Amino acid sequence: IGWTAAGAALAVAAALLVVVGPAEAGPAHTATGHRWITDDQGRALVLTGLNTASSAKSRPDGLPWIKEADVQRESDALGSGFVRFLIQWRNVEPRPGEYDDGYLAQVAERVRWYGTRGYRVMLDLHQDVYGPKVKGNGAPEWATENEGLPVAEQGQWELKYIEPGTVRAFDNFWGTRTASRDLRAHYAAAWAHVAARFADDPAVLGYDLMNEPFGGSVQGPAFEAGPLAALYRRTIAAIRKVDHDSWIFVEPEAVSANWGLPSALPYLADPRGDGPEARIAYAPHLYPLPMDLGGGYTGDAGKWVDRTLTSWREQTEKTAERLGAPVLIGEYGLDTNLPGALRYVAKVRAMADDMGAGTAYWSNDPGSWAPWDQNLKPTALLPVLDRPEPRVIAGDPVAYAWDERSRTLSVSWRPAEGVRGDTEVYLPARFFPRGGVVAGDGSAGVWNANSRTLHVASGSGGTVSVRITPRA
Ligand code: IDC
Repeated sequence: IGWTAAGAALAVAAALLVVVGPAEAGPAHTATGHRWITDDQGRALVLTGLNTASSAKSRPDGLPWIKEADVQRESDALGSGFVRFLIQWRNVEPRPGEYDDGYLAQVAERVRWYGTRGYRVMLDLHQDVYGPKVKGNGAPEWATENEGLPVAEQGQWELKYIEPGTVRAFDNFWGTRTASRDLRAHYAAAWAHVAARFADDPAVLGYDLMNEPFGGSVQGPAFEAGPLAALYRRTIAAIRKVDHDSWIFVEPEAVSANWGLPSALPYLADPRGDGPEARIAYAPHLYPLPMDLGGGYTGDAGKWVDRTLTSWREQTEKTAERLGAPVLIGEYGLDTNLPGALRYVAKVRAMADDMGAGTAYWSNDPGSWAPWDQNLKPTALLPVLDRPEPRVIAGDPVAYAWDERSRTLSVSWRPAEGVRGDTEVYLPARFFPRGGVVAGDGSAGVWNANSRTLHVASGSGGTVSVRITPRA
């Protein structure tokens, strides 16, 4: 049972929802049985942020374009509490078995830029089209065994995935050719090295094991339940030896989960234990095919996008339930000049809220996809992404909703055993210029004017329901 359905039942039974908003209000939700990504105080996280950054793929140093001032600007403009941070295997392990700790130190410095501003960071070991030797990014040359097969440039970058050299490099990586050596051992060990470096970094929430896995000549269930699951199990085991607590995010095969088709990813046990102890999260991407092909959110393309959203949600929830995992949409996004683009982004955000899932928009690279242009000037996307919401909920979330008309953010939760600390809500300047006041079963605590986050303290019994409105 999805958390929305359970929530509706509970809401009716307990008459909990104080705000029943108009059609454009945020959805209301309930948490019975729903799994959340949690922080080290056991609080549920509502993760919202951007991917940083595509530019890391092509720069020799494997680092994103940002300076610390850009992180400050993002924090001021968006107050994001979350970032999906791209790293590159070629930089982590430039020679077989040799790790570049100088690179990881530079990553750690950037993680600190985010961490000091209240962000939680997910490290994403990114690849597209395997690696630079086959005209992609991610894997080091020494780990790219394309056996001399070619890769032709393609206008549509995804088409390079089915070039002979790319397919061969993947087949050798996955070990699905008899002659291939064990590159997966390197991959798992590289992750263990990264995890050992960041295990005690409080800003690092977890690790996204592989961006958009592609099976080479082995596709679909044979790939996901076969070599992909095997690599995940091996990597999870390697990470857990050095990092007991961080979240581990797994992605499905991108073709075709990105388009709303089923994933066959099997259950992946966490050495921490099954059930509530486990910290495996599911981080699929969402790119409806008409948009991959350059269509917008209008006309026939728009209809197909809507159908995709429906099936994508259904398939994602099915897979997440099988994995016993909370959901984070690790990437979604489009060229915001396309017709209907902003409506699409708002729709995905509403769907994610309704699913109790986090989101990382693709991406923060200045340009027509981002909330800022080439001159770092905010675009019309910015206010679509920048909305009042709870960031951290000190218990089992029951409901949250933003009602723009009455300028009310309502949040309710059930205090749960072992959960420490306050609920924290993000209050953007354009609705809450002087912060917020709290009504209901809680009281306003610390207001951080920099991150625009208000702490909400509450008692420990029953269900807590609070309403936050702008301070006069
Ligand atoms: C895209 C970048 C683009 C780059 C391409 C190939 O926006 O500039 O040429 O990668 O590296 C994904 C990928 C993500 C893509 C993104 C948008 O995970 O790396 O970035 N996308 O195309 N999957 C579906 C879409």
